[in-house]
Amino acid sequence: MRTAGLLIDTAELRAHVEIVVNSTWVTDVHTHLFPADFNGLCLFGIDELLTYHYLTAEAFRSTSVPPELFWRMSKTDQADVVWKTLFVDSLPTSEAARGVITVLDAFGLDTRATDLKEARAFFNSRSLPEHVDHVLDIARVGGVVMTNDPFDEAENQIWNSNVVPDSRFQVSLRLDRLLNKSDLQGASISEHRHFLDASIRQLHPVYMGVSLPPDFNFPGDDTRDRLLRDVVLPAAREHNLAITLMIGVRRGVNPELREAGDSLGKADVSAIERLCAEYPDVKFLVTFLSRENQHELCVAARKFRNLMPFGCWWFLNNPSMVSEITRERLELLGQSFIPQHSDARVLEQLIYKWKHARKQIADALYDSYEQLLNSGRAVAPEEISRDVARLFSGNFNEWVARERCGTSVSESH
Ligand code: RAT
Ligand code: ZN
Repeated sequence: MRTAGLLIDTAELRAHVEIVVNSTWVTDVHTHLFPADFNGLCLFGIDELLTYHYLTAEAFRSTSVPPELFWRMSKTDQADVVWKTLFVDSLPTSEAARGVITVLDAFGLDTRATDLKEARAFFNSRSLPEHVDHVLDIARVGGVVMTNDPFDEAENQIWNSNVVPDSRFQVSLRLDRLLNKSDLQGASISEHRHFLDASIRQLHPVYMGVSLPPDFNFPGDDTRDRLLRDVVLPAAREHNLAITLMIGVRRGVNPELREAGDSLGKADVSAIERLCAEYPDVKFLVTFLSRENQHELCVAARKFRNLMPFGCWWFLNNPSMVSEITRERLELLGQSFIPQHSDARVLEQLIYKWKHARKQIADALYDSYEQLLNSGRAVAPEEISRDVARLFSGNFNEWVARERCGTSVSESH
């Protein structure tokens, strides 16, 4: 057996996996970030970090400030409430709270501060374009996919002002406002199709995406089914665009909490199997919000090569869940999945979300290589680099390359 150059020592193997996972640049396939010159839409700094809806939901559990009063406060006052509640009066052990600690620490700021003076002064002193570069560099994020809503006025104004977007920020066309309404909203099917085609031609998205409730079904007997069949899926075929489905969100379970008031539910994975079977030439990126759907998603992906599982979404983006889900994906799918996306809304969240995810991914990968070693196959350093490159960008690039499964764009025209 060849052993020269192979990682047969487990301490060396572990060290090598960590180096590769921590240093490989990642493409972040779903975020809510915007470039620096998207006036007002590029959120950054300590007040935005602390008023993130993952954290306000947690703060409401412990603060005496009622939601209706909280929402009337200025953003700085809201951030002060969250800091005092979750970071001063208690230890920030939740994932979202620890994330803020990871960010402060990355910039050498006091993680035990009793107020936000130092942090505010630091973030206010930054030049935004340079800060964006610095954050992407620390997080080792080579590019992010934005969430672009073609029905949003503020965004449309920016696009119509002929802005040339930072090429590290790729467009995805978010279709919630088209697909999650109960009727056609006064437009015909062909008018919807025309609007979608025009948006695709203007924005050049890398995919079209939608978040869906747990009762999403396919086929369905609702307006969404008609719009999918007659508008979105034909557009995906014609423009060779992948479709991203994020399934299992129940919006506004507690409206008093505003954007922090959404919850989740277990969905039916067989709907995705039927969709993939009926549209074998369309590529689907799929994530489910419920832990209970994760194993079934892996099995569905084994059956359909046009199905790419991605990310540990929102309430699943906790170390214990990321560890479990990444391991079951490695066991059932090898390297043919996308382990994580950040869902960052505030720029600096890239730092913690990727640092924390990389830790779980490295641990899971190491264990899989150690098991392989024990079975009789040692791995080479370049094989680890190949795996990580595939997981962190290669699988996504393959999905959004303008090619159909098995057919190149030029052949299909
Ligand atoms: O994770 C989140 O921040 C959620 O609020 C949602 O935005 C979700 O990710 C989505 O894209 O719908
Ligand atoms: Zn999102």
